[in-house]
Amino acid sequence: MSSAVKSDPNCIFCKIIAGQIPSMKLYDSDKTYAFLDIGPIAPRHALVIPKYHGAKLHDIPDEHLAEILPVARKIALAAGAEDYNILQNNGRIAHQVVDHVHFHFIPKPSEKEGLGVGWPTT
Ligand code: DGP
Repeated sequence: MSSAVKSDPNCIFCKIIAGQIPSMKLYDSDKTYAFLDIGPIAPRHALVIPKYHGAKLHDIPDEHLAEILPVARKIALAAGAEDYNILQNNGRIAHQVVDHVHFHFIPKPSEKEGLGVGWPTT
């Protein structure tokens, strides 16, 4: 059975999905949204999110996660990234700040572009 998208009016990413807060959109479908991170730790740092609101991975129904990795792969190909991280944080100890599930796409700059900045450790 298909579950409808759930939204939280107080959630910053739900507001981005609804167009109430502007974002640099990279992908938009009925279940998935992708956009550039406002505080990139590398050029082209993007976020891929389910439109279904939930704080942690286990809060999201499978069908609302199905497109996430294919979309991250599309973005990696479009960015021309050879080396990159896909990261998803759950909970404060794991460095989650925004309580709407999101997958970071973080390209690693080539030697030509410089070393870039690593994932925060504090
Ligand atoms: P995390 O620590 O995994 O919860 O990362 C949250 C990310 O969300 C962080 O890299 C910055 C990004 N972010 C927070 N607020 C906004 C926003 O309003 N717009 C955009 N584009 N990104 C945001």
